[in-house]
Amino acid sequence: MEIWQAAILLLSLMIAKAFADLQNPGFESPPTNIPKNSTNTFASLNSTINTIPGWSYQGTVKYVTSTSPGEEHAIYLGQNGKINQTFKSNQESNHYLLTFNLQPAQSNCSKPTSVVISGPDRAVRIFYQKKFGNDTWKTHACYLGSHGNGDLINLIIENQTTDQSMDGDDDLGGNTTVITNCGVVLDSFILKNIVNPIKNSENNLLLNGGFEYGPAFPNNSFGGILIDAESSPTQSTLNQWAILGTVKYISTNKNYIVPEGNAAIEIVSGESSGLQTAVTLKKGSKYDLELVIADANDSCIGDFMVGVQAGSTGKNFTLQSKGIGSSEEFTLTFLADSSVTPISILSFTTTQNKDLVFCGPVIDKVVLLASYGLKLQMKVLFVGLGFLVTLTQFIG
Ligand SMILES: *[C@@H]1O[C@H](CO)[C@@H](O)[C@H](O)[C@H]1NC(C)=O
Ligand SMILES: *[C@@H]1O[C@H](CO)[C@@H](O)[C@H](O)[C@H]1NC(C)=O
Ligand SMILES: *[C@@H]1O[C@H](CO)[C@@H](O)[C@H](O)[C@H]1NC(C)=O
Ligand SMILES: *[C@@H]1O[C@H](CO)[C@@H](O)[C@H](O)[C@H]1NC(C)=O
Ligand SMILES: *[C@@H]1O[C@H](CO)[C@@H](O)[C@H](O)[C@H]1NC(C)=O
Ligand SMILES: *[C@@H]1O[C@H](CO)[C@@H](O)[C@H](O)[C@H]1NC(C)=O
Ligand SMILES: *[C@@H]1O[C@H](CO)[C@@H](O)[C@H](O)[C@H]1NC(C)=O
Ligand SMILES: *[C@@H]1O[C@H](CO)[C@@H](O)[C@H](O)[C@H]1NC(C)=O
Ligand SMILES: *[C@@H]1O[C@H](CO)[C@@H](O)[C@H](O)[C@H]1NC(C)=O
Ligand SMILES: *[C@H]1O[C@@H](CO)[C@H](O)[C@@H](O)[C@@H]1NC(C)=O
Repeated sequence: MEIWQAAILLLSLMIAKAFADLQNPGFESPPTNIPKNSTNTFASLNSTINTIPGWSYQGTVKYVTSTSPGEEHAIYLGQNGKINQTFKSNQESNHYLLTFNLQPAQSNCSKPTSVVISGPDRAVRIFYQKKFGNDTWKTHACYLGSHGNGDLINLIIENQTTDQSMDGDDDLGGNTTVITNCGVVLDSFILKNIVNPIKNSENNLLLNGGFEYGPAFPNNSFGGILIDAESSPTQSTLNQWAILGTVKYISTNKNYIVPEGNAAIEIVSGESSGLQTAVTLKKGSKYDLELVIADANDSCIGDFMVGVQAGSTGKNFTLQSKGIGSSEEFTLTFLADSSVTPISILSFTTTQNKDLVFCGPVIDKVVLLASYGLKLQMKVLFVGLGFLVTLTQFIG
């Protein structure tokens, strides 16, 4: 190995070390003392006997061995089931985002399946919602808070599924071959840290207008990442954007077409859901808000009506989607009527594909600029004035 190759290797190792990581994020290292050749797909764990590498746990927790290839292992949380792991923040002031896969332990579960994800100063409840995709696994992401260098972050994941009438099915040592309850199965936890504050891209007055700052896409996820409602742009999984309803974070490498860069947002929860932010502008000045409305090539057919609002100026734009990856650029020109100008991008249509999966318009490349129209008009005005002056000179 050449010395520069060694240096690069060392450097890349150092860079790799700079990111906080979870241990055993996909539960591929099995718990201690479980029978090696167990045919039990849901092996009950007893915390005085079995330890899960990297994790602590309480309540009813089972080690899941999947029969389908590629999914291998996962963790089941039942009655009062709870797992936790502590990681150390090793960057100054970072936003931590967590991505994970979730499914109910039973496919026909009638009660809402949910988990609570918490960090030191934040707890969010996430529901499994069948309507957002036909795959049993759903990928979700949430914001874990902003933490400084050296902070210890205890990440806790709890079953919060509402109880169903059946009791006693979860007794340890009992009949574990039949799961007749609505516990939750979890897999593939991935942490991502985002620099805070994020950098502005050239010329765009909006931060994260291309949605490139967001949660990590797991290798084994089959669709986009579902992100739930969040009223605060600074506490959002999608940095700088408040979220109304549920949106899907999509990427080119997950079979979607994305208008720009690696990621975009698909507004999936229908009418009045979407994105909001606010930006400080010069009151009375004219601006152009440009955006791309598209379809993700996910068979979402319909007339996507998207309402774009900046301050008191609003306009509805429509994209006729055949579901095969079309896109169109739109511009809203407005006069800033206050210095802090709220901006919103909302869907006004509810769309489902032929499998009844909720889908909708893709939003990307949201760019806010001082209006060129203004400069042009100014020029025209000056030319016009000049002409008038000349004219009056002639007449006079
Ligand atoms: C474990 O399973 C493998 C194949 O699945 C088998 O060959 C082996 O004999 C089993 N070992 C025990 C201890 O049952
Ligand atoms: C866990 O194992 C310990 C030691 O064998 C036993 O005393 C305890 O009852 C077990 N707990 C449960 C809930 O089965
Ligand atoms: C889990 O949380 C408890 C405190 O609630 C803590 O003592 C324990 O160290 C945590 N486990 C891990 C693996 O971080
Ligand atoms: C759910 O499906 C299982 C089989 O997969 C069945 O045994 C059970 O009765 C069903 N429960 C309900 C509430 O439909
Ligand atoms: C487990 O439950 C199934 C279905 O309820 C039953 O057929 C089976 O006999 C039970 N096994 C044991 C060991 O109790
Ligand atoms: C995803 O795949 C890439 C390349 O195959 C690999 O480097 C990376 O470690 C994988 N990530 C996870 C979380 O498994
Ligand atoms: C759109 O999706 C179809 C099938 O889902 C696929 O065959 C096609 O390659 C995709 N188009 C692009 C441009 O990725
Ligand atoms: C956009 O369409 C919605 C729903 O039809 C309507 O309520 C709203 O007033 C429209 N906005 C504008 C600016 O036309
Ligand atoms: C998806 O689910 C819907 C009902 O929710 C069903 O009609 C459709 O057949 C399913 N599609 C696939 C591919 O499983
Ligand atoms: C989550 O697990 C299911 C299955 O055992 C139970 O029915 C729920 O009561 C439980 N929920 C909580 C909050 O523990």
